[in-house]
Formats: sequence, structure tokens, C-alpha cells
Amino acid sequence: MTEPKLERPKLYKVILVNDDYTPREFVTLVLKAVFRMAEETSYRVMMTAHKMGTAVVVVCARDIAETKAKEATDLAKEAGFPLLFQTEPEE
Ligand code: TYC
Repeated sequence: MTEPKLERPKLYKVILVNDDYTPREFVTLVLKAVFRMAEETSYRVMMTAHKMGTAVVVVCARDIAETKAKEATDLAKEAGFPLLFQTEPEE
């Protein structure tokens, strides 16, 4: 018999990666625009990545995480910044 229980789909983290070139202001702008973050939250997440190297932005379904990460990274690319958002499955 096959396994009867349905596995809950894995959740994915969107991770903000620090770099030396993207202005802090622009990072908070993207966090607010793409992830609907409030000013204070976006500043706190940006500063966490700035100091620690990375910061978790949100945990959600895989397709949403990937769409948002691409949207945010593309926005930065269009503006000429190397800002990067990655996704990875939660443990
Ligand atoms: N380190 C950048 C600076 O000093 C700011 C920054 C913060 C960039 C967080 C990316 O994910 C980041 N201008």
C-alpha cells in the first residue's frame, strides 16, 4: 500500500544577500515595494543583511518565494545594482 498521509508542501525562505554596491535606501525601497514591508521592518531586515551577510525576508510557498525573489532581483538589475534575493527550502 502507498503511503496514505499527504505531506505538507515544503516552505521556502526568501533570503536577502548583502553586497558592497547597492545603496541601503534602495534595498529598503525594494523590500517595501515587493514584499509590502513597513518602513521600520524593511530597515531592520536590510541592516541585518548588511551586518550578517544575509537576512530572511519571508517564508512562504515555493512559487511565491521564487516569483518575489525574481521580481526583487530584476528590479535591482534594471536600476543597475547587483542586489540579490535567493530562495531555499526551510529545514
Ligand atoms: N551593504 C550595502 C551598503 O553598504 C547596503 C546593503 C544592505 C546592500 C543589504 C545589500 O542586502 C543588502 N551600501
